[in-house]
Amino acid sequence: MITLCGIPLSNYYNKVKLALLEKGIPFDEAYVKTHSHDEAVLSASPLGKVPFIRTPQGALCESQVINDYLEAAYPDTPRLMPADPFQAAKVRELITYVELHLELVARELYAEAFFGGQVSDGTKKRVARVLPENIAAFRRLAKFGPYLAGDTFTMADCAGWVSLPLVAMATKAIYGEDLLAAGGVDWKPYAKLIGERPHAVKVAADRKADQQASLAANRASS
Ligand SMILES: N[C@@H](CCC(=O)N[C@@H](CS)C(=O)NCC(=O)O)C(=O)O
Repeated sequence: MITLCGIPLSNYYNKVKLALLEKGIPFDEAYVKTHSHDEAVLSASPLGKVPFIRTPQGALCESQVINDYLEAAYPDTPRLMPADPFQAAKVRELITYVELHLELVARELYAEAFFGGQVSDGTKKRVARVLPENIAAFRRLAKFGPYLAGDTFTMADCAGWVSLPLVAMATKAIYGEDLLAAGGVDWKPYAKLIGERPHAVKVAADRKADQQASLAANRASS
């Protein structure tokens, strides 16, 4: 049995969780916070990032490594990667654009956008310069037909559904404008389409429940 470790608030955790659910792979979940110094966590995820999984063969970290493993290890479950190597590479290309060129850039804003912290003006300026260029590039690749890679739900949608809204919300919070929408990426109907899938409904409900539990715990301790 696979154990998915991390927190339901994490987009990368939810990307793997959605893939597990869509593929119908049995798994359980273990609540593991980020920035752990616990040796049991660091031996599985040396940077202390979530998600990671525990399998009978050992642990694996990095969400796309995990999703690629799931696709290879469970070939008899619904495919989330095209069988054709070139088309599969096109899906990975999209995932790289979503995560490396959009999410990871926007992530620099999250401390202030979502967590009550502060981000320097220099960072805000750099993100404001880089992100629109990357969004324009992403637009050239993304099909939204209606799925990110075309007419079929793939691993690119597991990544896109959890990360595109964060890019939009973070930029809206910091710049007063959703840079994704401003760049011509009509992400809302797409997020709705994926969000209506029964497994995505579960992922979102679990995230909301976890958020509410954290808020209640914070209130109780203050
Ligand atoms: N490239 C990693 C990114 C995972 C990641 O950044 N996870 C966040 C939570 S959404 C985290 O663990 N942050 C804590 C940290 O960066 O130390 C993956 O795809 O799994």
